[in-house]
Amino acid sequence: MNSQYAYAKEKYRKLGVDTDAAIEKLKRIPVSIHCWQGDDVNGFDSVGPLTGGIQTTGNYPGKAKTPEQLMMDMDKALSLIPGKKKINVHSSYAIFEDGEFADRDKLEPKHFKKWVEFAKKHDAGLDFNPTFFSHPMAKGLTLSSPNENIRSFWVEHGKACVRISEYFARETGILCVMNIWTGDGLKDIPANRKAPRERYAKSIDEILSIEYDKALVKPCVESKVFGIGVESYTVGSAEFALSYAATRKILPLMDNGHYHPTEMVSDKISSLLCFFPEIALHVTRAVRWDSDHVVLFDDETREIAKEIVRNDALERVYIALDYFDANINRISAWAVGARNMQKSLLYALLEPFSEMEKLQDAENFSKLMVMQEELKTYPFGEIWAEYCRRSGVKAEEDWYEDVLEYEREVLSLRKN
Ligand code: RNT
Ligand code: ZN
Repeated sequence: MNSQYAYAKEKYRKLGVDTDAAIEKLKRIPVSIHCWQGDDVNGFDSVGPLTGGIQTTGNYPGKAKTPEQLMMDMDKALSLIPGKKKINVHSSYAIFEDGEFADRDKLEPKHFKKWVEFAKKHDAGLDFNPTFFSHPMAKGLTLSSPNENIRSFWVEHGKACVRISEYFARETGILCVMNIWTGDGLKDIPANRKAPRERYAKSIDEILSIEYDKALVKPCVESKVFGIGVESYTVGSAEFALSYAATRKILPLMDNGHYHPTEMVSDKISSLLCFFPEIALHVTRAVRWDSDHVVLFDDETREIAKEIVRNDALERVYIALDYFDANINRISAWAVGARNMQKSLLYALLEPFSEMEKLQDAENFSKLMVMQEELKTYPFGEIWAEYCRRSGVKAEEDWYEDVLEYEREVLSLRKN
């Protein structure tokens, strides 16, 4: 055994923590890796700008422009990330062959065959997202639109996506989380806040009215506080999403970039777990008004991981990443964020939770604080290094050499 790992293992053992068991457990926790980090959320079905209240900034060279490039880049990123993965695909990443094209309302499983092949190659499941943005029919409201043509177009899109999600699950043998998010909202003060919300609820009801296997497809609805250009009103607010999910028995999805700066998703998880059998997360990093910075090994990411682990909810919480940074090497961004999610889960698995829980119940808050603080300088890095070794990926910053080599040999040759 590596001597540094042996030393660290012993330190944790004295706290009653089994590091080998933590490593084994971590290997089985799926984290869904979003395809949209690789091309700034462009997708393959349109050439227009990104809309829907989300934006990417930066123009780092080498962005993927074709399915082949995106998958190749994702291959590279996945090789740098330890642990079990799922691949998270947006419907705008449909792959059309031989000059064929299908609009969003007409998408079929065959347009995602290559993603199934990609997922199988990585021995991974697939998650899916209808894309209610970046489209000529998404200039204003979509599922909440008062224009029946527009609303029904998007309902048809949603239904197509349920069918594709089911196809993903059947093909991979792994259930598919299908997340509904729209950027629907208004820049300025609405006259009627209720009607769009009623239409949004009706539209999701219609989408989910088609027959699908509920064990294979897990629909979620993601809330948001506001978007760029839609600052005054968001149809799918937190209360809307929670109430919808609760009454329709689907999953609420919390994106930790979608709340007020002092609201913490880590604190919300346990509340939802009291009432929902399953929930879903988009792990991201909020910075002031922006929600999509690369995930760091920071307090909130660790706290989110702790809440999942402590509550024994690894089977009940679907973890997905959601960020997009066009300002740094995109593969590096993918790897940093996904490794940090893994690190946070490992950190959480190394917590002597039952001891700390006892301190809380005994109102021994002094010792609880001492424990919480002393744990922060335990030799966590050695356990992480061992986990990476056992997973066949580089533990320390030298993985970045691989990214640089790929940048030299592949990305820098792409024309922007
Ligand atoms: C946007 C939402 C949404 C998107 C992705 C691309 O604010 O977080 O999840 O980021 O669907
Ligand atoms: Zn999100």
